[in-house]
Amino acid sequence: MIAHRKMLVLAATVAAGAAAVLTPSSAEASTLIGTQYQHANYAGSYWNSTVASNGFTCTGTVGDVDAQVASTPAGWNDIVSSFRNYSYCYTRVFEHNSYGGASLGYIPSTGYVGDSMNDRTSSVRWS
Ligand SMILES: [Ca+2]
Repeated sequence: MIAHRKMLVLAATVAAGAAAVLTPSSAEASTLIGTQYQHANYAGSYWNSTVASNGFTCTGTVGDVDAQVASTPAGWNDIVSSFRNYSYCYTRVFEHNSYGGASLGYIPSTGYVGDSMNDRTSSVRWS
């Protein structure tokens, strides 16, 4: 019960607008929240997004932003064709940097983002 209350405190903090900070890699404790793949059906190269917080979970609503990356890693602009979510997160992918343009989501893991978003992702949010 105490652990559950701690999780609720984290949710309240995130809901206030402080989206979690993402790190491309970390030797410290971190939580995997998503993997973006080059090809459909989770194939080809991929990049992982982690939150620098052990035991992080997305909150139970997609009405907030729990984590985000304003631009994809170097070499990954307009590449993503499928993605997986972890840690109770759903993913939303955007056509432009900083969450602009067309988007898809929030949705669960998908083997194909669809013709309208294929090879167009430039930023990502999780909730
Ligand atoms: Ca959420």
